[in-house]
Amino acid sequence: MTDGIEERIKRSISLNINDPERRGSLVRVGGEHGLVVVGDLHGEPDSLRTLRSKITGNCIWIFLGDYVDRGSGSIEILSMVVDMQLYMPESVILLRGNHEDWNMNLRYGFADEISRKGYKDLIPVILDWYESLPLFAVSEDLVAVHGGPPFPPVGTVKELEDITYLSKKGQSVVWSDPLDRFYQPRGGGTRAFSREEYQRFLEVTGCSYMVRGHQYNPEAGYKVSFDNCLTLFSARYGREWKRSFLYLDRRPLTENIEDKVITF
Ligand SMILES: [Mn+2]
Repeated sequence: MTDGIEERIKRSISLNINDPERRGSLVRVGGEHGLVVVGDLHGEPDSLRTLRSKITGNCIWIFLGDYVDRGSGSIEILSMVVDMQLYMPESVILLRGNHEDWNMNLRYGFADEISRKGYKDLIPVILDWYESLPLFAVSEDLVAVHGGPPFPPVGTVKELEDITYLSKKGQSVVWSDPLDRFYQPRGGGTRAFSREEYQRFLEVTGCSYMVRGHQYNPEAGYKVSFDNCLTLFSARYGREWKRSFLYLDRRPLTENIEDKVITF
């Protein structure tokens, strides 16, 4: 499963950096096929395997980041998403989450897993891979991001493209949560984004809704804030929680977004 992983991660880095539809931190992807959006996977290969078994045929895949940490199979998840990208280079977008960060890996399990499984030589290439991941994906009417809109807010797409991961704006993109009834302050660069900030971000991107991950929702497996801001979470922390992903068979979206969420 992880044979030749260093070489495969390097090929993924090259695909990430050289994507012709990429401008800085933002990548555009077509909407002509079905679209699958996958939330946080957090080192749970069984979650990705189960999810994949539910999808047949050609699709565009957008992953919202947080591949590693928490679960015990982060290397395997990394290997699986990289393989999907190498197999379908124009159809798989891998975004960066707040766990694609070595300081997080030292605290939340991936660094230990790397040592325990004998992959210490891989650390530099994994860190390069993190750096190669975009922060935003736009597909027709949909914008995808790990956490939320940048703060302070931006007024143009060019400003979005120029956002770097470690900047204040970049950290808010991977850490922020919607200001809804579930909101609780947590660490890192986390802050609440309001309905107004959400709508302003949509206007800048030219999109009509946003899909994000970053928050688990053990009751329903997903949530909808501000009418159509969808939060997905595709891992279950090893418990019996519901997991979710989004599957859009047709574009643009004309139905209620909640009707397109699949839980498993
Ligand atoms: Mn996260």
